[in-house]
Amino acid sequence: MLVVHHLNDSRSQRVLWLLEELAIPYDIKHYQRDAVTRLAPPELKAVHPLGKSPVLTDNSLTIIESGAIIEYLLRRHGMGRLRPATASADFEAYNQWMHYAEGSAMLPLLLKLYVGRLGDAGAPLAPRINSEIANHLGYVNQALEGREWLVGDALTGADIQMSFVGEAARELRASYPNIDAWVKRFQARPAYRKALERGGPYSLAA
Ligand SMILES: N[C@@H](CCC(=O)N[C@@H](CS)C(=O)NCC(=O)O)C(=O)O
Repeated sequence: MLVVHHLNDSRSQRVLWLLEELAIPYDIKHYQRDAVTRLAPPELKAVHPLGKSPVLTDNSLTIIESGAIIEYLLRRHGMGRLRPATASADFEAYNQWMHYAEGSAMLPLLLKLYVGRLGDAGAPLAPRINSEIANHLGYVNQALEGREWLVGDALTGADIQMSFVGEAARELRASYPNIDAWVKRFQARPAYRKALERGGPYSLAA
């Protein structure tokens, strides 16, 4: 049985969304962030030593990293859905977004969150962080120009992996109209709504 170890207000929401898109059975084990520190509870470390979410368990197998989990689910359970054929040009774009989300785009967004907590002490870093955010979100916004989805003409796992970046971007209240339209588009999908019902409240507001 597939089990998603799901932390509230976290990246594991996108794993629930994927499972709903694929309409395959799964269970959720819920974990709550500490109200003050916003860190995961220690019980997550019993599932994986890093104590981060998402974690997917499939009987004796334990997988971390959203991108690896999404790839695993699509390869094992996708039956060709939501993933371009590996020999196609679209696959290279898909693969790029799968790595780019956590490998590049999230870094300046996370730096803004953490450095922001330093108050005035973090001020010297703000211009560089803000220009990198503009660099990355400008790139994503441009990539979505004239298109509904990041790869080809239909939803793929790349949109699901990149969704956390899009949702975090919207919290900045900056003007990225193509990102805004794309986020609204995927949040309106029945599978996304169903994942919210099963996962519980989800907010990235700081
Ligand atoms: N790159 C990892 C990031 C995992 C991660 O940092 N998850 C956060 C939630 S969004 C977490 O578990 N934070 C709680 C903590 O660090 O205590 C992935 O995409 O799965």
